[in-house]
Amino acid sequence: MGLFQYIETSVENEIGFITLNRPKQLNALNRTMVGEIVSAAEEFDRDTQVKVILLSGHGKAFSAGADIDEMANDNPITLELLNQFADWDRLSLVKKPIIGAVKSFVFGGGFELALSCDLLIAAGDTLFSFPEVTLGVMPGAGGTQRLTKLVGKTKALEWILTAERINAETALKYGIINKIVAPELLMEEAIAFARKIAVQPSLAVRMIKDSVNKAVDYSLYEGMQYERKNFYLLFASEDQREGMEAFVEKRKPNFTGR
Ligand code: CO8
Repeated sequence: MGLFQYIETSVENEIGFITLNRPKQLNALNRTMVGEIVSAAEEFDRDTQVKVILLSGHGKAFSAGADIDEMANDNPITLELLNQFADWDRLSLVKKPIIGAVKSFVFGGGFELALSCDLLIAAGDTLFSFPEVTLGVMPGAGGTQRLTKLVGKTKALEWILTAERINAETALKYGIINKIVAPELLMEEAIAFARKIAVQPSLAVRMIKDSVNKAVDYSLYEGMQYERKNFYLLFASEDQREGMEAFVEKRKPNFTGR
């Protein structure tokens, strides 16, 4: 794993941990940091020891958004030349499931990072918000698109236009998060959740993530065709044979991820 300035990484029990590590700035995301998060996720994606990626933040908050100091003097040309959102696009190409464990402030780019995860566990004290409008801008790393696809136009517009802070209960009600846990149990619960996926045969997990994500972009017909190909593909795996043989033989399967 590369050396990183703004994040920490580790692997334990088939979980690849990425921890945002700018706690004094509430894990405000500067560009280097976003690049590091994506590079670490890509490395874990290639690492056969890792089944699930778990993204969380050191300190009080998950992330208070993009680093406003860094962004303040940008202009359209510097933004075009930096092409920083290419990093965010790469994050969407990671094939292993990414679980976000979030707490306290999940604002702006931090909310967009959370929405880029596949599953989210939130501490009871979590507040989600898009405060960009109060800065004279708008979400730029997928916020208007991902939130709208999740909760529908009505609430997405209300929340993004008013910078409302949404609490964990509301986020759960609207399907933004999977689960609310006590703040002191956040990592423990997130690891238990990650383990439930890590024990599954990893090729099936991969194809399920891929197929479900396609449902967001494809028509039902296109999505069904896509699902079918992934379903067929899994019948080329040793794990399919092992899983079904084990069922017939009434024994526990021994999956290899092949
Ligand atoms: N950028 C830079 N520094 C920040 C940020 C931020 N987004 N958020 C907090 N900090 C810093 C503060 O300046 C402060 O630093 P210092 O101690 O040196 O003064 C430190 O973190 C602690 O913050 P506060 O003292 O303000 O802590 P409070 O508990 O009083 O308040 C809040 C917490 C409410 C979260 C407050 O810090 C806040 O409003 N922060 C800004 C939130 C915000 O507007 N986020 C959206 C940014 S725009 C954005 O995300 C656009 C995304 C588009 C592309 C994504 C690219 C990555």
